[in-house]
Amino acid sequence: MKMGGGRRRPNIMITGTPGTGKTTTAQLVAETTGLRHVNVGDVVREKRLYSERDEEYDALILDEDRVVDELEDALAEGGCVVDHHGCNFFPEDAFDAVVVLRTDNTILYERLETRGYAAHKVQENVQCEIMMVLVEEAMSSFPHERVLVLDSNTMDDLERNVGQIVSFVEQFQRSS
Ligand code: DAT
Repeated sequence: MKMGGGRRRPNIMITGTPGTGKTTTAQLVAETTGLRHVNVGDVVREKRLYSERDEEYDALILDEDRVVDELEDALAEGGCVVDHHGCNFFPEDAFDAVVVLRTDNTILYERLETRGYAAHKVQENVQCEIMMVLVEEAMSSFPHERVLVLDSNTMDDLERNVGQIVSFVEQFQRSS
């Protein structure tokens, strides 16, 4: 995929364990900036970009190559806020900033229970958060200076995170 320089509007990746607030954050950033919110899970379901269904976890195993192909044009154009619980299958130059949201275990536990996840799925996701899986993934897939790790526990955090990402977008657009 040809990427990198020349984008007038930035692409932002918002990643983190399920329940950390990716969709909520991405939606608010998109509303404020006019950037396009791309929820990878929704695209995968709409376009059937999965290879199989994981029955145990009631989840679709997405076909990473097809997802990247599907989003190639939008990402090349710029101006996308991409929201997904994984980022290592995207090209390194696809994103100008990679935001990893973090949530305290007890808060995350409650959010996932409220969402109606099965107990083993709640536990697996809380474990994923404790092990910092998404932080490690972002750090090993993108230059560290592009990765921003932000707490997402409270509504104040949410507001501050959105403000910080919106500022980044505005600054990017001013300087491009
Ligand atoms: P994700 O897209 O990462 O799965 P979400 O955006 O659906 O997460 O958020 C999960 C729930 O938590 C949802 O009810 C909104 C709420 N939430 C998200 N971020 C929050 C924050 N910083 N403070 C309080 N609640 C938050």
